[in-house]
Amino acid sequence: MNALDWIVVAAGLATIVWINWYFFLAGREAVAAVPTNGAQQVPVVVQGGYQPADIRVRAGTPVRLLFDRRETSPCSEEVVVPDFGVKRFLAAHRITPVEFVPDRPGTFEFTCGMGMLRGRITVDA
Ligand SMILES: [Cu+2]
Repeated sequence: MNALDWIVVAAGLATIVWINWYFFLAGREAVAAVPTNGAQQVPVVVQGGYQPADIRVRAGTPVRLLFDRRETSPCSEEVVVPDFGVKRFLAAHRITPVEFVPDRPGTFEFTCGMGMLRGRITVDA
């Protein structure tokens, strides 16, 4: 291989590393719920994904996720939290509160109806 080949390979590897970092690591800091009106509240923007996608709450008190769906893509029209029996329709360009009580500690997923968009709720004891 000549020098140009090596540069192309290096650029390709750098791109792969960057893509993985961007999609899997960046912005993955867990967001803690804020107590509001008797529930642990977290606003979640729904737009090609969930932001934040990593949420931290405490077990035993109600959680209120305020899903702010800023798109009409059919992908995100439903949100499910299977472990807590949640399955809700999210109207486009509306904020839909979704409440449930995390009765046990652990890490639980929330996804769109197809399981394509994903988020994570960490429930502390
Ligand atoms: Cu989907």
